[in-house]
Amino acid sequence: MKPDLFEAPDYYNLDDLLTEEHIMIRDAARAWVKRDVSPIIEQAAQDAKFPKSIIPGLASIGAFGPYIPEEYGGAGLDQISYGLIMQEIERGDSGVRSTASVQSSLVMYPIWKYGTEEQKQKFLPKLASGEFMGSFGLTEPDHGSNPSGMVTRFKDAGDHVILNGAKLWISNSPFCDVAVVWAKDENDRIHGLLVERGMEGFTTPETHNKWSLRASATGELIFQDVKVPKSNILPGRSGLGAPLSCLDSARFGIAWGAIGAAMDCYDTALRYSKERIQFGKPIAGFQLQQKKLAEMITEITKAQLLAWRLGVLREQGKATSAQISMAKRNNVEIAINIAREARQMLGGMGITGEYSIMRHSMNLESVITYEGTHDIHLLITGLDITGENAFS
Ligand code: TGC
Ligand code: FAD
Repeated sequence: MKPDLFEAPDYYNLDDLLTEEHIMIRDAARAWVKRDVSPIIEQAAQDAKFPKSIIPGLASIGAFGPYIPEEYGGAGLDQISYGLIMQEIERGDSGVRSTASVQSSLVMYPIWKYGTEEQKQKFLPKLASGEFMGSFGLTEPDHGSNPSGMVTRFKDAGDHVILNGAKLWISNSPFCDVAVVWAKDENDRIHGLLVERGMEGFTTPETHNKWSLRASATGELIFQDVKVPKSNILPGRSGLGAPLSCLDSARFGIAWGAIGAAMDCYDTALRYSKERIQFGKPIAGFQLQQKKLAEMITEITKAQLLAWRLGVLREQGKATSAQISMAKRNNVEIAINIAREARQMLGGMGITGEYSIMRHSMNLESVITYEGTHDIHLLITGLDITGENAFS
């Protein structure tokens, strides 16, 4: 792969909206990605292996629990810092950002928000340092967009419960130490359970043959009469709103992360277009190529503004789920379109692993599907503005 020469676009001087601390945190994450992710990520994707060697580095830049309080090992940062870290990581690779998103928003967040003090003390510091890795099991083979139909269930058995069922498409599952699993009790109420590796009847087979998010490990969570102590149930919230509130946090991170992937594609295409000579001049001098670049920087700038404003609202506790949904949908869509246009600008070179664009393009096919598909997010906005539920 070519050396990482990334220079971040900031067409509207958005750095002026950030604090010195934000810039310091972002720049540290950016430097870490350049040094430790860019040189190895293409090979990891080609080999379809999550590069576990980067786990300590992710912890060191605060990517595991950026906004979790320091007393639990988190970085104690604000929401914009969290977003900026996700942006920089996804500039390197969406799969690496996935690992950090799941650990932070889908594993640490529910334990922090809905766990007992004992559960927090036991899991959060180890998750923050990367000593423990976590996964989040909501999706099932027959229930993806419609998680309320889930059939994974548990039954009361005294001081423990017996869990049966299966979760599919689970990021980090093949190597997770603990899984936050959403399952129904005997009254059909959804609860979060902390299922630990080593519990009898709990297996995590890896899903192979992916053309997308190849540097992230995806798999199943299978429960066959797993005895889960009652002390591993998250007591703070039950019902579908509990996992959906975790998705709010993760979708917020994705809204920022997707900008990173888009910026990398734009920056690569801009540089290439100035160097590549055809018909006696750089292709940057042709109107059709300028149209692509001009549209890319416009969409990136709009996405940056959306993410920044959402960060402010979220920090103030005012961001609605529907606002978060809109930013996830919009920013992933612009990123996938930019990746496609940027790929074309590199001609044949664009399909090779010499450049990051094709990898981003393939990764974004997962990002536009997980955490709610593009169409599900359109329906969330539709419901919000009309009051009419078009899901079912
Ligand atoms: P609905 O009746 O609308 O809601 C059920 C209850 O939940 C409340 N609620 C929320 N609470 C918090 N945050 C949200 N975003 C919420 N959205 C809804 C709602 O108020 C209600 O509460 P209550 O007290 O009245 O019971 O539920 P529904 O069954 O109609 O479904 C709505 C729908 C389709 C929007 C939802 O199910 C959905 O978002 N589906 C998409 C599924 C999804 O996003 N799955 C993601 C799995 S995890 C993943 O993909 C990780 S990727 C890994 C990585 O990031 O790398
Ligand atoms: P389906 O729900 O079957 O949807 C198929 C199509 O139908 C989509 O286009 C959808 O938009 C459309 N559709 C569905 N319902 C409607 C409707 N009412 N109206 C209009 N169109 C509709 N899940 C986890 O729980 N944890 C994870 O860590 C995790 N990681 C993932 C990693 C990867 C790489 C991938 C690909 C997925 C991951 N997921 C995870 C699962 C992801 O959240 C689901 O794939 C996603 O929610 C969609 O579910 P589905 O694949 O079953 O598609």
